[in-house]
Amino acid sequence: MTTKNLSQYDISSVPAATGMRVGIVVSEWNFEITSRLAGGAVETLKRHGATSENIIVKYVPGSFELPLGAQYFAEFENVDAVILLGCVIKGETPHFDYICQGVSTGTTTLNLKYNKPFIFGVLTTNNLQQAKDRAGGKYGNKGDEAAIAAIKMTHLKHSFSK
Ligand code: DLZ
Repeated sequence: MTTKNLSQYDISSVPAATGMRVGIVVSEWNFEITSRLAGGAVETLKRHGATSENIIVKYVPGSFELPLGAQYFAEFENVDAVILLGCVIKGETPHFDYICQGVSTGTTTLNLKYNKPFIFGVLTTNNLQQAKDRAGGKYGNKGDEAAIAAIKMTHLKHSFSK
């Protein structure tokens, strides 16, 4: 089975992010990884035309807090999309499952509650190496992928509201 490179995409299929305002919530847990995801997301948004002033980055303690951090963006900031970035690494207890369940269900709920893209940029890996491989390593950067999803979903929404 081949593993997708998260940073490879058809550039011609990505609309411009000019004028787009994006919130990024970053988990401080496994910050060595999540800071790289954030770097990838910011760079990708800028590459497609978003400005620094329109990219707002905030931090939460762990991935479990990502949905609430993202909800604050929806409530208190005028953003087109919110990107949730985290890294949950499997340990010896079922904690991993509870965190993953919480953040994934929370993100789905936000999408539907606010009718706005909330992008799931959370790595869920068996070990640190798998996370490094997907945070600017041999399989690219999930932050890049999350930024592209945010741009595409914002464009899709605007295609209906024009
Ligand atoms: C407690 C915890 C554990 C064990 N592992 C992770 C992890 O791998 N990745 C992550 O983002 N957060 C972890 N956390 C912290 C929880 O997400 C959360 O911050 C705390 O349980 C407090 O609600």
